[in-house]
Amino acid sequence: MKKWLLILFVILIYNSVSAEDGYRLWLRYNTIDNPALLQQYRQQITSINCPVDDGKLVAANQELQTGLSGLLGKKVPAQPAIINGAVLLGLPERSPVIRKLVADSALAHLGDEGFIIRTVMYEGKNITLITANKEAGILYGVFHFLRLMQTQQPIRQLSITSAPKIKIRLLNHWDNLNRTVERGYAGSSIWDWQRLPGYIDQRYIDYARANASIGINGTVLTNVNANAIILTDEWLQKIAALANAFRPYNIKVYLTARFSAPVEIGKLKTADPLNEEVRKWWKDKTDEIYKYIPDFGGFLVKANSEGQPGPQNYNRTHADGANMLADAVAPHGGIIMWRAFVYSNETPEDRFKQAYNDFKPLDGQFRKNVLVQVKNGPIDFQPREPFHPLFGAMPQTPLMMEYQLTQEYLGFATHLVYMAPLFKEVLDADTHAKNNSTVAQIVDGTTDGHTLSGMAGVSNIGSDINWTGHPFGQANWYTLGRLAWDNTLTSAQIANEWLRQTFTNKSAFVDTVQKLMLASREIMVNYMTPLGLHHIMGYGHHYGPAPWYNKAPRADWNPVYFHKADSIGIGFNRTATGSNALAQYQPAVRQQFEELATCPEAFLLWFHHVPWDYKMHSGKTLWETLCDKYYSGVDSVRWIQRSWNGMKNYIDAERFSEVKQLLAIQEQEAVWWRNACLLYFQTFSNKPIPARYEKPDHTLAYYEGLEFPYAPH
Ligand code: BDP
Repeated sequence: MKKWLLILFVILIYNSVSAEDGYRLWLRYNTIDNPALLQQYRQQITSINCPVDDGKLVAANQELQTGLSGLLGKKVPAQPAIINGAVLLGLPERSPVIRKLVADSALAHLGDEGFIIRTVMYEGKNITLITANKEAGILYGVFHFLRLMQTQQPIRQLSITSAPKIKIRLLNHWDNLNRTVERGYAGSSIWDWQRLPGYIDQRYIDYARANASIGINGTVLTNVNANAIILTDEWLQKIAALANAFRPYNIKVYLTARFSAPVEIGKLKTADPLNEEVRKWWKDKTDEIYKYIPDFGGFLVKANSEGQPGPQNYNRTHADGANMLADAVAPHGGIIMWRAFVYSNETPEDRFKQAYNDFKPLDGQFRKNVLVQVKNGPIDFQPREPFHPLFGAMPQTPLMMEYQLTQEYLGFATHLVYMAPLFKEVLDADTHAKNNSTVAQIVDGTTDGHTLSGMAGVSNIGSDINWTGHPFGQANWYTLGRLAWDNTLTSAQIANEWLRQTFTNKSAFVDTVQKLMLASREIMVNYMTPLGLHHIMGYGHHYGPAPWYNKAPRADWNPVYFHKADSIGIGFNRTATGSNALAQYQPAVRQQFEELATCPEAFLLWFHHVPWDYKMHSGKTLWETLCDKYYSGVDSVRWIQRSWNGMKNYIDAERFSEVKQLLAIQEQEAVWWRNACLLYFQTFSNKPIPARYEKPDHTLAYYEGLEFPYAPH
């Protein structure tokens, strides 16, 4: 009995050291709060054995020490000899012991980043072996092992083999050189450019640890709306310092390349990608970058989109532009990620169709080291979009998935929305290309046999103490990494393991909060953009609803362009009688969306202009259904609030209160969305909001009059 009390005491002391400000993310390593399990773990693990420590395994070794000491509530010593309970880390090629313990066939499928974790007997000693073909794999194996313990899984008889499904697993920072972050809601940029390269903030190391723990292996440091200055000597030194800090964690750095850089900083007269001088400029520039950063990853490029310069300025194609850069980085093993998020100022074509129109004809023209990076949907990171029609349409080109973690259109860092269901909905979508390939299979390269594959998330990270502003924003960062590693994980699995590590393993908490996380995205769709509405937010800053807005300098920045409400109905006709965007999908997808009867309600107004009186599957009219959705969205936010209020005793007061306050704002903003949208659409439908519902407490004129000149952009 006394021993148990002592253990409890140790747990209390150990765990009370750090404030729960969210800084530690999912790597808290608090001492296991289940005394029986703690004892089991302590028996199972007595020491760390890392036979050849030639520097490259330092990060893995250190993390294991920190993690185990925290979880077990006592220091776990490094031991030169293999004793009972050792955790043995190492590469077979450098350790005869490990060589003996694993067969070549087991290592064959691991690639450079996969790992094996196995419980084995060695000379009568029970040990846990973590091994891989390369050091990176060991790092990922260590984090996996720590995750098992943090989520309180059995570790007595492990036999795990894991390798990433996707090769390039990235964060895209939209960070500017003055430390503002485009669409950033979590403070300023974490890159303290002013004090780099001399000062390496501990935050960079913790950032790298967090990324490595979920398998992210690269980071694009700068905004896609790029600044050429980043490519100058002074700045490359800063980039090199960051690259050095990240390297032990298997994280490569990438930069965004401004297409007009040869003119802006190179003093050339042109940036024409077929001009020899321009090509040489990029080659020399790239060689210079690799002198600073020998393992530089490559460039991400936004060209000829929203005012950014690009090859089309010189009547060249996206392939011409991408290939020029690809040739420059190829000798160094670099890659180019060329974005498909393009739509032109001049083209009156439905914005939905423009990326496909530009890129589909270029399939087969890109160099081997180019990925075309495609947003998950055809417009722009809305709460719900159909999958982008380019997926499945460019078999000869590796298409990289771009998700947005920062919540530009999903309530900034104020609303609780767990995005795994959004990401999975797209990954699981059947493109009907090649034997019914899902988007996941296109992206991970299995459909078309690409070895190069990628997934990126536009970062939601900033200088806020908890990194992401909203404590639950961390879950979206976490999800990106986990899904890029293994796209078969379910939203529930990811939520479950994130909650256990980030908050507590107590099942009353995990069960309740997992449920509300899983529901949160659909709830947001309901109070913001139900039934396939999209892009009806405030102009410029994108804060709050503004379906009435029609003063933007270009038509396809206006909400009215997207919802097309009139006295007859609402929605964008993208069938053959409308913009015919549906023709960009495979016939089976097109057919399903084209028929009103088979088009899923969730996508209805994406593809159809539907009369207000149209009878939905439920028998109710479209107008009534729209009202139901908006009202149920708000009701569900209140359900989330109530559920959260019941969690008070399970977690720390700090984060409990933060989330509670944010939920209160979310509720107010959900009401704002509901009222503003329904009052506005009502001016077209001329139908009442059903009497059973609470009345909007303001007039439409009031909502239309709201202005937010200081909302973050
Ligand atoms: C939109 C953002 C804009 C970005 C653009 C992009 O509003 O700030 O520059 O996407 O992805 O979502 O390039």
